Amino acid sequence: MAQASVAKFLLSARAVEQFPRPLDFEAAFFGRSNVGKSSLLNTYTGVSKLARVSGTPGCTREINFFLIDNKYYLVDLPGYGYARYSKDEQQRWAELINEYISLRASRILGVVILDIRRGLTDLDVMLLDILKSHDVNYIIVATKIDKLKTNELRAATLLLKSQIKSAGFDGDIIRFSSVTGEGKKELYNNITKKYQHYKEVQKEKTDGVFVDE
Ligand SMILES: Nc1nc2c(ncn2[C@@H]2O[C@H](COP(=O)(O)OP(=O)(O)OP(=O)(O)O)[C@@H](O)[C@H]2O)c(=O)[nH]1
Ligand SMILES: [Mg+2]
Repeated sequence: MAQASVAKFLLSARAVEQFPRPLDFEAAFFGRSNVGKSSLLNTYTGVSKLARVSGTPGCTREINFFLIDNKYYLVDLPGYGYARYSKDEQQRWAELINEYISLRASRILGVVILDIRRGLTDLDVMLLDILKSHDVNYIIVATKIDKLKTNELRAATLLLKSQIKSAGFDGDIIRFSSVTGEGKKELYNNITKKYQHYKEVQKEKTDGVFVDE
């Protein structure tokens, strides 16, 4: 089975106080505005209208938490870099996203989503730097691959991998399309494996506390 069996929307948060209680693991979808974060969440869960999708950038305007199989969260974040929002608004979101990362770093897997056609941008590098500075593990997903022909896709993949490596990050990428579902199984397996791992790490931490006491 390559998708979550029960996915439900939990809440939308515009402030730290509104975040749900932390679980052992949450996969958080980061990326530029309009890159396809919410679409990816819908494809991943197999529930087509779970997260709101729009052709207009800036669609997701708060941090949305989804509970998957009663085990972990998927977190849909506002996109960064949408110029038509005021500087104040962009600043507020950047602060909220930063707070989110620093508060829950040990539980987050960053799913950094890029548009295969646009490559790695400065804003993506900024985000990867923030994740790295908080020791947050991440995977990189290149989406909208259905928009390229086979030979274009091959070239774009090579270019993206080399851009990521030259910027000092891990060049592995998962190629994905919300239209064809390609990459969904690989992403699902990857996230599920990470969930198991984080669960064990959290358990060891808790057990450790009891042993020490
Ligand atoms: N062809 C194609 N279109 C996609 C894919 N993923 C998303 N889109 C389209 O891209 C647009 C933006 O998708 P969203 O999922 O809303 O993007 P987002 O990153 O959540 O955007 P914000 O919430 O504004 O940050 C929509 O028109 C989607 O239908 C994909 O894999 N292939
Ligand atoms: Mg969105």
